[in-house]
Amino acid sequence: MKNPEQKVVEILKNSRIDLAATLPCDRIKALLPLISENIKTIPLTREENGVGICAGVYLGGGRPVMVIQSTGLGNMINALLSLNLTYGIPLPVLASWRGIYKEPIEAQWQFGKRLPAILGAAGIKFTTIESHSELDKINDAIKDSFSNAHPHVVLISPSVWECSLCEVPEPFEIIPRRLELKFKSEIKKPVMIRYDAIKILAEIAGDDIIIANLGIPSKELFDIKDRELNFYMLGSMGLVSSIGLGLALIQKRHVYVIDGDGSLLMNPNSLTAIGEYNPGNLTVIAIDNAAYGSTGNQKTATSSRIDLELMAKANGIKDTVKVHTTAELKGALLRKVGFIHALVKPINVKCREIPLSANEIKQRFMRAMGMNELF
Ligand SMILES: Cc1ncc(C[n+]2csc(CCOP(=O)(O)OP(=O)(O)O)c2C)c(N)n1
Repeated sequence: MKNPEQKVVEILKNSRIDLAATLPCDRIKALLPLISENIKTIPLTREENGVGICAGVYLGGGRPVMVIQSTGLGNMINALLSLNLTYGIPLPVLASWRGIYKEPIEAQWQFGKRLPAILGAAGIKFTTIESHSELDKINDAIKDSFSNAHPHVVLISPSVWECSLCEVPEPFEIIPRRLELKFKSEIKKPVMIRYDAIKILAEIAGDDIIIANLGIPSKELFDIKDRELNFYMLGSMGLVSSIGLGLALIQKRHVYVIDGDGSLLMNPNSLTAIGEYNPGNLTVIAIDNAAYGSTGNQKTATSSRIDLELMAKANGIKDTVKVHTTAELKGALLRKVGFIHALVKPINVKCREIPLSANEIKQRFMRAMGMNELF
């Protein structure tokens, strides 16, 4: 009999999964190294961020999976509904189901026992696996997810791994390192508005991809220049750069992301993930109006203290710049700098609603990328 971990990896490979986004659980500590030996793996720092990365991977032609602890589903619900269910984006999720079987940690009980009801109420498809002999259900769940373009969660009981003889890897050695950061920045009184900055981007984007943040940035981009290679975010605040990262990792076109200060502060994990890879075909334009512009210009922390460029550097993003004028922005975009901190005034241009459904935005984007959606 095969170890259950080997069986799972075999199923993932036979299902042509080409990327796994993972965050550990003690019960799958023998599975995770086996996955990363066999499938390109992105280690996550928060599960919600994985939803964005995997959406980008799918939009770019890949077949992602997430492998996590079931508690992580609590961090993913908004994204699964406002991104995957809204646009019709597949995502198989293998979740180590805690709180229901020989569970010693009390903090796991409440969420674990209610999880099927929570997923059911949220309209998220799920399958439960209680024993080794049911592992083939993973196959069906992956098929269902990709052929019906929705997330499908597989809750795997810890009882499944009890027969395993898989070895857990030895602890690794810490690599000694030093950090010397020389950073001087000056945030001047802004002279541009967000609309000016997006206009410059639209002028130079050519055949490249633009992913625009939810709310007014998407509407402004639509107003300036609608094109099939624009992906307009309608929800899942904080995930725009994560989607951009997923796209940059799976395909060759350059990806420009229009992010915002409020959104980056909601999900700084996106910078952590970008800093891990520094893909040369990704430019994040952090449009910093020091406000939640789309909800009425309430101040964010960048209005008085946080420097987004320093945050990007602190996360390991190598190529960063700060720009205050459209000429500086144009120069940085043409150089395809990895992270552009663009200082703008908190002023919105009044634009109409985008007259496209989420599904239309996705379908035409994928067509323009030269893909049939269902593969
Ligand atoms: C989880 C969540 N919380 C709050 C909101 C409401 N919301 C939508 S857009 C937005 C502001 C985004 O601010 P920022 O990223 O700075 O971009 P800006 O609108 O200023 O361009 C907020 C708070 C939301 N959509 N989702």
